[in-house]
Order: sequence, then structure tokens, then C-alpha cells
Amino acid sequence: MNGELRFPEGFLWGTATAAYQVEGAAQEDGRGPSIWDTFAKTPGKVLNGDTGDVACDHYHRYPEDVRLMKELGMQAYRFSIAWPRIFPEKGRYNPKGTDFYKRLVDTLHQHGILPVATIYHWDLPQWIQDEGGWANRRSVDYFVEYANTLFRELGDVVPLWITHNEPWCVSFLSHWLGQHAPGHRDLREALQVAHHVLLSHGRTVQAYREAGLSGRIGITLNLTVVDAASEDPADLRAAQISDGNANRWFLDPIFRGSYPADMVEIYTEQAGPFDFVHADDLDIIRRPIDFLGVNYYTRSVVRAGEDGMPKPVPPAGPVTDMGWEVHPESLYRLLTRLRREYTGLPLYITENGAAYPDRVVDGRVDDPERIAYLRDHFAAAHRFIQEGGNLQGYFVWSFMDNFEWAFGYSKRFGLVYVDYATQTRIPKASALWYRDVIAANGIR
Ligand code: PNW
Repeated sequence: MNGELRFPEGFLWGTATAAYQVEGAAQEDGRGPSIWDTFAKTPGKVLNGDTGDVACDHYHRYPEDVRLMKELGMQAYRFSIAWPRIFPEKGRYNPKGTDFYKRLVDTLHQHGILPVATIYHWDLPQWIQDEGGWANRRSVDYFVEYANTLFRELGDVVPLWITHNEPWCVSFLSHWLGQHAPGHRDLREALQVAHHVLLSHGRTVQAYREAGLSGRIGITLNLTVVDAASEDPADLRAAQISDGNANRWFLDPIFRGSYPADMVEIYTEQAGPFDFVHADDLDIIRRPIDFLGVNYYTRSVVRAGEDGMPKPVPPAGPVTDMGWEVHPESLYRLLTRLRREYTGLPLYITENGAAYPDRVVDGRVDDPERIAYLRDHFAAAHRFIQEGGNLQGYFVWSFMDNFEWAFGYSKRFGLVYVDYATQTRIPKASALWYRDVIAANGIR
């Protein structure tokens, strides 16, 4: 069907998870509460009242999980570090928190698996939220102190660092659309949050350079392709606005040192002046990084509403269990656009994958849709590389089924099935297929 597609030698194949989604052990070894503990325990916020209290119990089961990764041939593991384990309270460093990640990283090294650490994947310590969270500029200093602690404790054993996972979700999804913790609906606050997250990224890149470590540091953005529902100028303009919100609001400051002017105009009208942007902030945000992480799941199609603002058009094509359209060609379009308009830096797909309603039958999980999804997205990535694009690795979301945020445990993204009642892991057919892809460094 695709012929034989081989990836370049040294191409890095892995999987990804995030602390709150897999670790559990929410009360152990001095971990403090995060905004996701608070949010999940607020009735009506997460489906079925699910929480990350136990999740996949990865905190205790990481030795067997890493062993399984090895059996499945995985070359890298992207995990995130839980800030509330490291600073459970204001001003109090908890060495037991870093001890866990040292054990995890050691185990990965023992198995020849490359550790890739995300510093922030959404679990803000509750004590910082109590001071206003990311909307408070002080959060930037807290973040840099936290990151410096990680560089000191883990800097020599973790070769690849990601400052933030998906600033769009941290800002707009969580503070404007209200769907993620802390569940606010305030555009001005979302813009402040986006700015402080970006600023904390830039300051942390600077801190990493000053620490003189030999690894690499970058950021992961969730990016998409926005198509207009028609050639109608109003729809085209709506698509441009949606692109400005989802993509350019983050890419422009990081790679060009400015917020996109068309969006600044709209947001100033809707949310007031950008007085929270100080004079040198954008020079800090644009500090050179070593790679860009790209999370891609789907494209979006929009039309103009009565007010001219973008409104989503329901997908016509096949969708996953999230209702997200399966559109591999847009991964190719996205990567090509990044290369053409923003950067020749190394790119990594730091997340791509699909949720499907998997079931265990006779002790096995057959998931042909996930295999097809991954195969077609790998092929799109391959095409980009073939044309000279600098894509250096691919992390499937996710290693195993886990706590899917507002959807709780109802959505399964894993290559490995998790039976939550017994914590049994069952590699799905897609995991065995992925093992063969990695072994062949390509798809047939
Ligand atoms: C990403 N949206 O989340 C995250 O990085 C993962 O933790 C998550 O499990 C994965 O994708 C699958 O959802 C997103 O509503 C969650 O646009 C929601 C959105 C985007 C990304």
C-alpha cells in the first residue's frame, strides 16, 4: 500500500506519557496537591468523577513498565515531571520527589532507552494557583527555580528537555474555554497565562545554557492546520483568526520575537491592552532553542459565525473516539509550513496517536484502526523527510492507556491496554506492529 518506507538512520522512535495521567501515588513521598487534583475533585469537571489518584500506578510500577518498553523495542521515553512532587509547598524543596525521577531515569538508561523529560505538563502546584497561578507574573520565577532544581539534580542524566507541553492548552483551553484546570473563562487571563508561560520558557532556556549542560532543550507546541469551510472571504478570514489563535500566537513569539499583529488587534479590542508584556520579554521568549516538539492529532475546519469569528465545522471524514478527524495529510502540511515559514531546526513529533474504544477479547486487543492511523501519519512524516525536512524522531501518544484529562479513563490512547481494576498491561496489536516498525526503521 505504501511500498517500503525507510526512515533515516538514527531516527528516534518512542512513546510519551505525562505525570498526572499515569503516576498515581498522589499522596506519596511528600507530593503536594496540583490544580488537576483540585479540578478532578470538583464535581462535574471530569467525566465519571475520575481522578489521577491511582491512574496507572506508574509511580510504583515503572520498573515493569520500562521493561515492557524494552520488550517492545522502544528507543526513547518522553515523560513529565510532577512539579508538586518537587515543590509541594511554597519554598520547600522535596528531595524525595526528584529521587523518583532519578530511579526512573536510571532504569531507562539500564535498558538503553533515552529519557526525554517534560518540565511542565499541566500539574501546577495548587499553592501557586492560590497566588493567582500562571496569570501572576511571579509564576515565572517559581518555574525557573523549579527548572534549575531539575537541571541540578537530573541535568547530567537527561539529554533532552522540553520546557512546556502545549502552551495553548495551558492558556486558552484552561483559562478561556474552561475545559482544563483551573477551568476559568476569561480571555484576558488566558492571554496573561500564555505570555507568562512563554516567558518562563525563554528564561528556562537561558538558565539551561548558563548551567553549561551538554544536552538539548526545546518546547512542545500543539499545532494544527486550519482549513476554511469555503472560499468565501469571511470563512477565509475566520480560518486566519483560528490559525492565529492555535498556531501563530506561539510560533511567532518563539521564532520571530513578536506576537502576530492581526491577533494583537483583535485581542486588544476584546481583552484590553497588553500591559503585562514588559519591554524585554519578547527577546527572552525568542532565545534560541535546540529543537521544536510538535504534537499533532487532527486538523480543523472552520467557517465564519455571525460575528465573523471562527466556528468549527464538524468533520466529514473518519474520526477517532475523541471525535477528531483522521487527516494524516495535514501532518505533512503542518511540518512543511513550519519549515517554510518558521524554522530549519530539528523537529520531533512529541505526540501523535489516536483513541479508540479498545476491548480485550480472549486476552488480546485488536486495534486495526490505530495501526492504520499510525501507519498513515508515519507515511506523512516520511514524505516530509524525503523532501529534505529535518524530522528527527517520533513519539506515539501514548505508551499506555491513561487518565485522559476531562474525559477521565473513558478514552484509550495507549499502545498498551491497561486493565485499571488489576493494573494488568496488555500490549495491543498496535504495540506489536510498532515494535516491527522500529526494528525495520520503517513501514512496509
Ligand atoms: C494532548 N484539545 O492534549 C496532551 O499533551 C496529552 O496529555 C493528551 O492526553 C493528548 O493530547 C490527547 O488528548 C490535548 O482539546 C487535549 O484541543 C485537548 C486538546 C488538545 C490536546
